Amino acid sequence: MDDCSKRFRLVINNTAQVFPPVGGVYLITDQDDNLVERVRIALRGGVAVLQYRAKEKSHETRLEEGRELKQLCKRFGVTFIVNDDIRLARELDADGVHLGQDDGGIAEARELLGPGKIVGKSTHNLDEALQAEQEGADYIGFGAMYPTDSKVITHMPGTSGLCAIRDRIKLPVVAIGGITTSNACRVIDAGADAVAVISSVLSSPRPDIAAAELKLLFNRTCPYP
Ligand code: 3NM
Repeated sequence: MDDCSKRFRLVINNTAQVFPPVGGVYLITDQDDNLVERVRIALRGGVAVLQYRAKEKSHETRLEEGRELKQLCKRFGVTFIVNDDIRLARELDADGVHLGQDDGGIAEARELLGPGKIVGKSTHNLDEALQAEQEGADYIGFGAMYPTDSKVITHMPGTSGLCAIRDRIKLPVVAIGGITTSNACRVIDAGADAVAVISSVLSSPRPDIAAAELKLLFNRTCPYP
């Protein structure tokens, strides 16, 4: 069993939260058809943050789709983050941007986006997490938790890796990679403030129910021994 219980940590929570807060269900878009409709259904279930990740689409398509998604987020009160593309984030007036390890600096993103925007950074180990914190990220992504078909995974710290960094990192930690309604409880119990998911929600026949189930896991006693 992981020995850093989320429930215990919440009692003494001194996590430095950004506003709007990054926590709960953090949905990332996929490349499949009918994206906006599937996201709309998912948001009904209870998503806190949507990250628009569209690596293979043209700038025009991203701009158009991004506008629709941002509108949806506004209606549902969901934080809207753009993956990688600072220019697109600025054009869409997104709430923030999420940067990978190779996507340029946090300071540069802040300068380009202006004040009040969220900047998140993908990390895979303690050194990267500490560096992101030092550079002024608002939250870190941390993964992968489990194997996944959604991305080629080069690092898999898993829940034990998450548990090991948790007490060294003050920022909200968004766990990612292979998270489903069946294993999210372990991830939350290991200290995740949010669970980032693609397939377990957007490939589900009922994205609303999948999102709602994940959301509920943040508010219940973990059944794992
Ligand atoms: N980043 P799914 S894993 C986009 O480990 C991404 O940094 C990861 O998709 C990382 O929820 C991942 O379908 C894919 O497993 C997450």
